[in-house]
Amino acid sequence: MIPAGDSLADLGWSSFFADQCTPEEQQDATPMRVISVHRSRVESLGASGPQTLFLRSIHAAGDIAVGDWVLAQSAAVLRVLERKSLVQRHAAGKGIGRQLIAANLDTVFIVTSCNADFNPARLERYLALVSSAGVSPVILLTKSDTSDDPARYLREAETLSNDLTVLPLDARAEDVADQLARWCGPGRTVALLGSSGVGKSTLANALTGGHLATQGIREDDAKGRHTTTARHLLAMTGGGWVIDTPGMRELRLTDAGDGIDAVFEDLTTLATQCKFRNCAHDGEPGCAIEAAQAAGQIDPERRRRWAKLLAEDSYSTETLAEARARQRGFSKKVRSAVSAKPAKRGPSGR
Ligand SMILES: Nc1nc2c(ncn2[C@@H]2O[C@H](COP(=O)(O)OP(=O)(O)OP(=O)(O)O)[C@@H](O)[C@H]2O)c(=O)[nH]1
Ligand SMILES: [Mg+2]
Repeated sequence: MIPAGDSLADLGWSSFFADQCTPEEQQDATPMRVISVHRSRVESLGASGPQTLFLRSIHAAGDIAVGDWVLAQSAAVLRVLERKSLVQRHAAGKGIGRQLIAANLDTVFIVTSCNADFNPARLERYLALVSSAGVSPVILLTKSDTSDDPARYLREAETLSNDLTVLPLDARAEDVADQLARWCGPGRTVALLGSSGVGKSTLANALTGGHLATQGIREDDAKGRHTTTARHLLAMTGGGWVIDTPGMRELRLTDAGDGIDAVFEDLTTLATQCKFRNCAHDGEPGCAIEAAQAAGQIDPERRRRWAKLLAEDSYSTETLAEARARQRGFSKKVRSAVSAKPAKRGPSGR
């Protein structure tokens, strides 16, 4: 039976999820929010508290994200409900899969520091990833207390996209939760993404009053030590939920075309003025991008980064589509092999 109560709403439950449940599911299944994902089980939280749910063979742990809403029955996941939003990346390494990072988010705090971690090209990747998931990004510039000129980082970050909110802060300060309050609160879910050592767990601790492990960074290059190793959904002191994540070593985009268009909206709009609709901005006549660059109106570095992200995204989206088509072909073969009549056997059954 699906209970109607404040606690489910506090967990982020809404009519968006309730409307997906059939009358039978409303009667027999329990909605649970996923707080961590393991190989063959997920830890979850529902109206009557925490519960371990086992995955049935139809589910792979890789298909469930922290923050997901699932329907549970007899301590097992029945199905994953459609997500309001999903942040995912091209899986690290040479594979073609995707890695689900977090689901049903309202805001992603993209965390970087006022030191050698600050990198406009990487921030644009994060921004495209988050925008393509339909989630609002906010850039948090930690370690402002350690920099002689935090305003320089703020200025540079603000130029990365239109209408971008950037907040420099000391993640260890007492008033961090107050500074972030407008994105948090009952029913809301935020996630912290960024490289190792930028202060994600320090921020999560400030928001939850918790004691997640944190660790100093390397002095020479400001790189962290990958202290956090798994994603977790945690309750915030002022209401709402925060997902702490391990530092990302590599962030490759896939299916993020919309997000790239949103981050580079100025260039995307300019490109619509090119003479040819399929202009590659590479010497074609009437190219509005090249004309704007020649007139000094656009930053050539930013244009180069835009082109690189578009090329990378279309390559990985294509390979993923090919892999899916292969998988569909394989599944069809398996289905027809299974449904084919078994060969007649002798009287012994052998
Ligand atoms: N001075 C200063 N130190 C900070 C700030 N934020 C984090 N730190 C320190 O930076 C180090 C790394 O912080 P963590 O919170 O462990 O970083 P993380 O992003 O969770 O790192 P991973 O778990 O490895 O991904 C710790 O020693 C923190 O105390 C800040 O704003 N100012
Ligand atoms: Mg951490």
